Order: sequence, then structure tokens, then C-alpha cells
Amino acid sequence: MGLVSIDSLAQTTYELVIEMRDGTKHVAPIAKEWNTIYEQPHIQCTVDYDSDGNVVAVFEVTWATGRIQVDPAKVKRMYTQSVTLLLGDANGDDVVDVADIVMTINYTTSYIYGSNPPSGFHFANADMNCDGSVDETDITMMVNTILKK
Ligand SMILES: [Ca+2]
Ligand SMILES: [Ca+2]
Repeated sequence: MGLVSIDSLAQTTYELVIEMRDGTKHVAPIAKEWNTIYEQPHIQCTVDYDSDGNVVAVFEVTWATGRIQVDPAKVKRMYTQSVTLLLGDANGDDVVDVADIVMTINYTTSYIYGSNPPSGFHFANADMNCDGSVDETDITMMVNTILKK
């Protein structure tokens, strides 16, 4: 039993960044399938209303894993950027090991039970099959990655 090479788990993908006027940033990973269809991420922006009736902009990207709702008046700019993922590295410490499995299980159970997801969870890294969701399939792939001979 041995660890697979980290290089084989590195993936280049895109993420959507919405930069607010107050300096905060919202980032949504864009699933890998997207890259096989288009060359540049296409952002669609529609206007919606929140529960208080305030106008919010809803930014969505085809195949995106994230849906970001922000006040359009407070948006400074938005752009896409390429990022290098380390598939399986759910906690972002540059190593793929059992701690990532534990964190991913915590993430999926928090989703099921409506509790807070673990802080520092790297969604795009944990989405092993890049289908835009993190579930038991990804956990299985993570286990297989770690146990791979
Ligand atoms: Ca890790
Ligand atoms: Ca997945």
C-alpha cells in the first residue's frame, strides 16, 4: 500500500470570483465538465429578490457548483480565474490522507442535517469526480485514492 503521486491528483480548473466594493470576495468553483464544453467560463447574471424583498443579483455559471447571491450595487467586479486543484485534499493542507475523508464525511453529514459545514473545507478539491457535488461517490474515490497500491 502506498500513496499515489500528488501530481496525478493535480487538476486545473476555473473558479468564479465576485469582488465586492467592501473588499470581500465570493468564490464559486466551476465543475470540470464545464472546461470540456467551453473555453472560457460564461457568467450569467439575473436579478432576483431576497426574502426581505431586496434586489439581489444571482450569478450562475454553466456547470458551476456555486450559486452566489449578492447585492449588485455592491459588486466591484467579477471575473474567472484558473486554479490548480489537488483532488482529495479536502482540508487544503497539500496532502491527501484520512483527515480529508473525515472532513468530507463531516461536510456531507452537515449538509444532510443542516448543521454548519466544517470550516476550511475545500469543496473543489473534495469533488473528486468534478460533477459539482460532494457526496458518497467522492468519499469512495478518496478512500480508493489513499488505499491505491
Ligand atoms: Ca489534506
Ligand atoms: Ca462529486
